[in-house]
Amino acid sequence: MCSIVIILIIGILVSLQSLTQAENCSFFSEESLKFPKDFSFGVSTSAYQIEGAWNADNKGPSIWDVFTHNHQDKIKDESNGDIALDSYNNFDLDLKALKHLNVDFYRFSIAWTRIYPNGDISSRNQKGIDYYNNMIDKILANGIKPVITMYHWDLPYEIQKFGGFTNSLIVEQFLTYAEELFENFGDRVKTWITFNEPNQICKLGYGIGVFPPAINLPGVGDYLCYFNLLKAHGATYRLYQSKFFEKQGGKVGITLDTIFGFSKTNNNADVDRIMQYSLGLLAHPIYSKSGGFPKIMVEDIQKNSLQEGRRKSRLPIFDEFWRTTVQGSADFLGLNYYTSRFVRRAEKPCFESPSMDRDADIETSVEPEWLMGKSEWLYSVPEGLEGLLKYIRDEYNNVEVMITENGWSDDGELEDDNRVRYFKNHIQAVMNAVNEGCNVTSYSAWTLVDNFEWLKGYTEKFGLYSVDLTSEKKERIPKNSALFYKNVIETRTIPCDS
Ligand code: PNW
Repeated sequence: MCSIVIILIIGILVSLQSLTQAENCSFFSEESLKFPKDFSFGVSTSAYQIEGAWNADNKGPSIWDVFTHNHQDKIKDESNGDIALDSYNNFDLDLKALKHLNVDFYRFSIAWTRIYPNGDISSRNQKGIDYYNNMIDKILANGIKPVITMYHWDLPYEIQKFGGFTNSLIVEQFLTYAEELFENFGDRVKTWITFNEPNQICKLGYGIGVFPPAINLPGVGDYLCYFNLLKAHGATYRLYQSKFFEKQGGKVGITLDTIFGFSKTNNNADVDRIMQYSLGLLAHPIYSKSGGFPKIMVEDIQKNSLQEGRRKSRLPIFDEFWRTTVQGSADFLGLNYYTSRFVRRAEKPCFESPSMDRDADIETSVEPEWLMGKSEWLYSVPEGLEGLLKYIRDEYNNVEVMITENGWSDDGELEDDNRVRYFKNHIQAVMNAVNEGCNVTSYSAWTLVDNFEWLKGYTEKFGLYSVDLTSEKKERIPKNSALFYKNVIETRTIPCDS
């Protein structure tokens, strides 16, 4: 009798415990806890951050090669991407990590200066083409789909001599380069991203000028860059449609990065303002029904420009040809999401004039309880990702969204519990959004292996795998987050107890 009671009590205790463990999960139906069958998971990198071999096999210099060589002092640890992870010579190490993770796809970028060392077709380099051909074949042979970013910040230095993205010549030059990629790789590559993060390219490169080509023309150079970049993107999409789609049947899109804005006072106008200046200036020309830059920006910048004594707006206006070429020029929206901010309209103008920040006129703040990564701009705000996905669903006709980057920085420890938590919460936010009808079809983690983090050199680590750059073998070692992500990929669910 007594032992039956004890067994009963133990039984009750055990089931109570499993109830608490499964607390998060038990509330939902099984369906809503699993990602849809065709949802895919991947991991992302970029050429300059991992390849090294900066001048091997005829590769020409990019603006990042020249900048890191000439301005060592601008990189936190005075490093550069000359050797980086040496992925160019050691792709098999990356491939091993990709296979271990069991990803559905690998998003990587092509170095323009390997294909055209001086940016122009006259310098066409078969060795560069062979390198990526071989890489694509190896990825596919291992059951992994290649997703290619055509431009991840490493502009051929020779093109910068013409003014880079501030010269409309970039449209023709990018188009020629893109055609080369479609011709050589399009039989096997079915997902193309023209540009990675125009916000960082234009604002940091040609506005504030902290990234190469380090042009400091706030409120002028950045807008010219956005304008020409959008035209290059639109023209590339049209080229693919007219010349390649029928045979190759792939998709072409662009990757945009944005924060999501929250308002403490539920002021929708403030939220909309920041979203237009951060996402809309690229998304509206491409994904809205009407095309062109967002109305609010056209009006603000026209008004400010006239006040500054100019004859016309600093923001270029698309003519009919370019408005319609760019409008509708994407099969999906690639989204890089890292963090969010609280926003409110500035009480008095607090940014230099002219500048994009002055035009936007928004102050941002963070919450004390948001966990900060190693990067000073990076706070973990998973609810921002869910909010953003719903915003895109409602604002851009539920366009297909591929999350092309999401990630967390630290000092590089293998027991990276904060990264595990970051991924867990953000992947959960994606699942919530999918269950709320958002058309999100894939998620990609940034990044495969700790790598060259731009101005921060090798001091901020975003990798799922660690590497000792001084070791001979340069083996990629899985962190806890790699094991966590592998589990998500293999089960298509988010574990309840980690
Ligand atoms: C991305 N933000 O840039 C880039 O695509 C990667 O190359 C880079 O390594 C990674 O993020 C980490 O920095 C971003 O302020 C930089 O929200 C800043 C932001 C977003 C993306």
